[in-house]
Amino acid sequence: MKTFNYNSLSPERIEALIKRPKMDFASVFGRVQPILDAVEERGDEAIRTYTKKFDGIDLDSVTIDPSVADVSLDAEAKEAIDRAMSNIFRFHREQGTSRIDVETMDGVVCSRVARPIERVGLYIPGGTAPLPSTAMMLGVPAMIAGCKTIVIATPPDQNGNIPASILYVAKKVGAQTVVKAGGAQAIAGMAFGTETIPKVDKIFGPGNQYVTAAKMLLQNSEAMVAIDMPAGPSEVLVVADASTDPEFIAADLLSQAEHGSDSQAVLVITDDADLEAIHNATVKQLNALPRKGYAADALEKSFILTVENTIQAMEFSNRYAPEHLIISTEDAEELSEEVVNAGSVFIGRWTPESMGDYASGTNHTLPTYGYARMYSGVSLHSYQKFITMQKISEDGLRSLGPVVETLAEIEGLQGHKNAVSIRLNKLSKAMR
Ligand code: HSO
Ligand code: ZN
Repeated sequence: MKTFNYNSLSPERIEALIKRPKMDFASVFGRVQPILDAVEERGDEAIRTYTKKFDGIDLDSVTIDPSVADVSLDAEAKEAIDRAMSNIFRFHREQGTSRIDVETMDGVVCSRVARPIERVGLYIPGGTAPLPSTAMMLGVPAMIAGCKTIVIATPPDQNGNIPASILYVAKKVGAQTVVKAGGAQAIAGMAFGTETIPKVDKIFGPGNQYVTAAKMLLQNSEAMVAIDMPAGPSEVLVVADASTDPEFIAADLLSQAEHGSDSQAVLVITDDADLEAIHNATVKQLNALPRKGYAADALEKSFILTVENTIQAMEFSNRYAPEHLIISTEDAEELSEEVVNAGSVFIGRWTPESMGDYASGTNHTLPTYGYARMYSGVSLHSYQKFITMQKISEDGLRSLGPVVETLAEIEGLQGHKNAVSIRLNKLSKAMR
């Protein structure tokens, strides 16, 4: 990995390290739009055609109903999924903000209530590895929020089947439909609806550049669909000091790097650390990984930054705004107070990112590409709308009505003023 020293870099060089490799969407949009149009016009038939063309699979039916599907999964896998889902359930259930009722003035009551987004579509990437963990992360909060329609889309295997682990999760979260397709065609199917796919109101989940481009195009289209967040390749930033075990550092960088060639793994470490030991541990572990091709490619594009102290490390981390931040230093707990920009934080030497990726309870669908500066990861709120309500009594109208009359007058909106004045007049007549 390329190594830089923070104090000897020019501001421009630091800026360049913070920027992620450029994503070129212009050409991808051009290829994705015709797919979206075809699915809008021809529905299931278009999804079948693209699945044949891109994945080489002849689909008998585009969807299945998971509630009646046969799931053969061994007991150990089931237990692991059950445990993880129960932790995810517990952590997300607590995110439910109860109803707020505030009497802002006597007789003026304002409330806020949460209601589920009724129909949600969850995209589970397939490609190089099926990700049942993503089905848990997206499905559990949908179930807690009370979304009525849950559609899951994921690419089928070579025989046109959905992985049993994903079906098992789909059943547990009460999904009605599993779409046996991936890519832009699956996203379009959920956004527009087809003969067999229910139309959804919001689409969640990570994916390759075609999936991301489809989500971006559809949210600005007449499909009337929202998306969870903008997405780029997955990332980790590890903050470490001389006390951190080089083998832990290597393992954490590699667990991110194996996701794909475009993954980013960044190490920010105090300059008294043993970089050679880290390098050796990384090479050794890398060579033993089944996905070492991806991991090696990703590491090639990643970097190490040496810093004077851990405060300086956090300064860089906040500027970088990583999707995952692992703080593996002696003062990890204290340092976590300094976090301003990050998707999710892993504190201390015994907390690898993998724990949160699968089972501790936090969500792994997180903002990448620096979007952690202004976006949050997926949470229960992502599946809800917050609706405000108000109820004003006669006394409330009497005391606040004149204020509204004055403000409407200032804006020159006589109709607004009238809606208050007519009522105030009625009230004063009734008094006489
Ligand atoms: N690290 C990925 C999530 C994942 N890891 C799924 C393993 N499986 C993005 O947060
Ligand atoms: Zn991961």
